[in-house]
Amino acid sequence: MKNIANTTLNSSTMQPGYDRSRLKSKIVHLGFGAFHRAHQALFTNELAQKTDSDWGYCEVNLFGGEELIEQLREQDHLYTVAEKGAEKNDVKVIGSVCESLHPTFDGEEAVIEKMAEPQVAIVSMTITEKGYCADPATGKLDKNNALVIADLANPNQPKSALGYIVQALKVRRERGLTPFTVMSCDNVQENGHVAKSAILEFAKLLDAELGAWIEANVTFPCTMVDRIVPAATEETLNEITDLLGVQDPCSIACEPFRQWVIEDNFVAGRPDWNIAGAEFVADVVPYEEMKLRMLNGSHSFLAYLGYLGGYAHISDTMTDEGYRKAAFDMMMKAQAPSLNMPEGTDLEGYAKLLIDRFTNPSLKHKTWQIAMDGSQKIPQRMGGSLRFHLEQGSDFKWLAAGIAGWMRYVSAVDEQGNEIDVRDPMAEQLKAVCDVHGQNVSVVPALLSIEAVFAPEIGQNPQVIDAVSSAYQSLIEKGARATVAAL
Ligand code: NAI
Ligand code: CS2
Repeated sequence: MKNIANTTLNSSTMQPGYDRSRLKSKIVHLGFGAFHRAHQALFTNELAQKTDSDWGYCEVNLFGGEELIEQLREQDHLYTVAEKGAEKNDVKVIGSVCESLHPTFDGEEAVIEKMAEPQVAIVSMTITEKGYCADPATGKLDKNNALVIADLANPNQPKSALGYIVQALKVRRERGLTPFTVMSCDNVQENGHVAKSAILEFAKLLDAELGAWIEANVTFPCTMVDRIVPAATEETLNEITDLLGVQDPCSIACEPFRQWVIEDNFVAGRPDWNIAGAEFVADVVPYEEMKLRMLNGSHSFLAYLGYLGGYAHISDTMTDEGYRKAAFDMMMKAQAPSLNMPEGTDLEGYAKLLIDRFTNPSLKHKTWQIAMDGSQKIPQRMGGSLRFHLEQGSDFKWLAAGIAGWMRYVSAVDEQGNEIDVRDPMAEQLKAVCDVHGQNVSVVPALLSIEAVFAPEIGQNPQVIDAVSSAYQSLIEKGARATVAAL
């Protein structure tokens, strides 16, 4: 069958243009989803184009994505990224993937053995917030998580990313091999620290000596990752087929913007990703906070209130002056004041750029997609700035409206009375609370008392209860559009 590896592509397509046989699987990446394809793998491809770098990937999907891995293998691990600007598209074939594995058809042992190969220097991850099996409010390992319980009982056949990493490190230690760096590329505040704490706690529960060895030998750099990469749809896949001249089921569309700030803390070497535009810094945390609060915080705000207001995509919300202004105010009045940035950081310029990026009409980023997994996202995106305003005694009505929007959304019924398909690891628990209260403002303190999402000093704070209740009441009485306009 014709595919991207055996067909002449349209001449405007940028091909790898280097000898791919020199690449080795020095990075095992967990989470071959939409984002990794358009971000880390693309930076690594660009590095191989610009230098004689031999850094390549073995891609692994631990949950779902079997078909994607099969399709990737059929096309020699090549795939396409279409960078869609408001005016033009850039189409790039990515060559940095050498091989792939999936436990469903290759078995758990093959994945662990790959991670234990001597040349592997980095295990990186885009496994979503819930992949860390951590309590979202505290970032500490959730010992009651079903995957954690299963992996502690059966460590040779793990299911969770933590289980795989700890088992592979155990094998490396037994074989006298160097450890690898564990690099999180997820939207988790202090992602390296969360990964480290969850992995160490898990390892210590399994074997205290192994835990101590990991603590002494493995590094967990934090990273700030940014590029808007909506899930692929039939429409985007068809568009890419037209641009490419052949079908590529592994292709993905994204925005032109990309940013990657990485803590320079690697135990076994690293690619010079800076040559492809990444930045290595000593402390990533301020950049992570800036991005999580300003970009992701306003994204979640727009996702819940936009969905309820009848807007299917982020770019649709940006056509409504009320939403556009509220999103900018959320960035500048609710989130920016809470940040502690290096001198000279232009937060207003950053906010304007974000509004432009959200406006990109070529990017169909569903509000429903961003609304997913809110219980894991809200604490990271709104919790820190909420604490700041409580300490300062300043106005946080935008944060209250965002949280009220989430509460109204997880009731699973929209403003027209239609069902909402709520996807969240805590969906059942959230629905049970909402079912008791119906769409009554009494649901607000009940949801605020879920400590995995809201630490008690936030959830039990009378000012928070008041502000969120008032926003919730407005959503019930006037609806999302009027509530946002009134902000
Ligand atoms: P996706 O849905 O395309 O892929 C999700 C990936 O996570 C899949 O590879 C899946 O196998 C894996 N996964 C899911 N649950 C898991 C679990 N419990 N344990 C281990 N692996 C698990 O999503 P996408 O777009 O690739 O995003 C993944 C993450 O990347 C996001 O949650 C976010 O943290 C980060 N990210 C995404 C951006 C985007 O615009 N899509 C931009 C910046 C960061
Ligand atoms: C979004 C992010 O899905 C979401 O929750 O807020 O994936 C967002 O698109 C990225 O972080 C942009 O870098």
